[in-house]
Amino acid sequence: MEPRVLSIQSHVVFGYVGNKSAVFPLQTLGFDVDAINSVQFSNHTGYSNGFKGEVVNGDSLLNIVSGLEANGLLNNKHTHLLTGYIGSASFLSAVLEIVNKLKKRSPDFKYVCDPVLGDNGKLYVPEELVEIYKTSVLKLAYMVTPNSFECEKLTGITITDMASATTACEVLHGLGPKVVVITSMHFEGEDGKLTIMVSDNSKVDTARWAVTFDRIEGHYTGTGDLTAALLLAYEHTTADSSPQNPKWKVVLEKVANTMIKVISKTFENNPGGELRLVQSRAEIESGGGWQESSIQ
Ligand code: PLP
Ligand code: PXL
Repeated sequence: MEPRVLSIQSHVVFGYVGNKSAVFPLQTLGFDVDAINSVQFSNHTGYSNGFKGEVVNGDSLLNIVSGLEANGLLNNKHTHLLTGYIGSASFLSAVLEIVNKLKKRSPDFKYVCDPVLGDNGKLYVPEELVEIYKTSVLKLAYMVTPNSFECEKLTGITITDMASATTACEVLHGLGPKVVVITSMHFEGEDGKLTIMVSDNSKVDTARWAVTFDRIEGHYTGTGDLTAALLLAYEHTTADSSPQNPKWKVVLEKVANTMIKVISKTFENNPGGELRLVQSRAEIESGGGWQESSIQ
């Protein structure tokens, strides 16, 4: 079956967050993407002079979906649903309805949930969403991709090292998802490094893998959205292969290599600015120039 993603995320006119950060890479990697915009803003919310635009509410989302349904376009052709930043409980409830519909239509369908709650100790969605993710949303997700802060919010576990990260993954598995990926963890005593780890309990033995790499200076917006899109893509296209080269090692290395390439290109041209996504097309297509054991 050809991969086809329904992606419900933000649209910004200028810059690369939400769907603007996810759609191009997914298409570049051969995925058809049906994008629903959850907001339309002039730019991301971090700009010093604010932003303008509209937020789509839950009813408007269900209205769009009813148009797809009326024409038979929300069917068993969708292999994945990808969601990112969701700003309200009403929108999140509408997303839940859509996940349930898609799950009924095709049993192999996978919901990839990036539970965007905040970063660096700061929540940027209403607090009530934390509980809805914990009790209702994660139950339906195949893969969940929190950053450290989101993971701590969802599990109550403070992440300081691999042991606490592994415990947090177990707690998250208990809430539903077979695959947990904690992105951009910073461990004590590892200054300037970031670790991404995966825990997959879809088989009898839980598969765990982690990759650590040098952090590139600066703060870049949209990196989490890009990471989730790449994880969705490489989870789907990477075969379970040899013992020396297991699936999740390949997936994490391709994701990390691509992120490093995109962020380096951004750092060189436009430090702290919008991701140089289009300029990184070749790097995205090649998995960041991935070769076996390209990161130790
Ligand atoms: N990947 C690399 C290589 C980085 O240097 C960074 C830092 O900007 C990130 C990912 C994103 O990290 P975060 O999601 O914590 O902003
Ligand atoms: O990258 C997450 C994100 C999504 N959507 C909008 C944003 C941001 C981050 O700033 O502003 C509109």
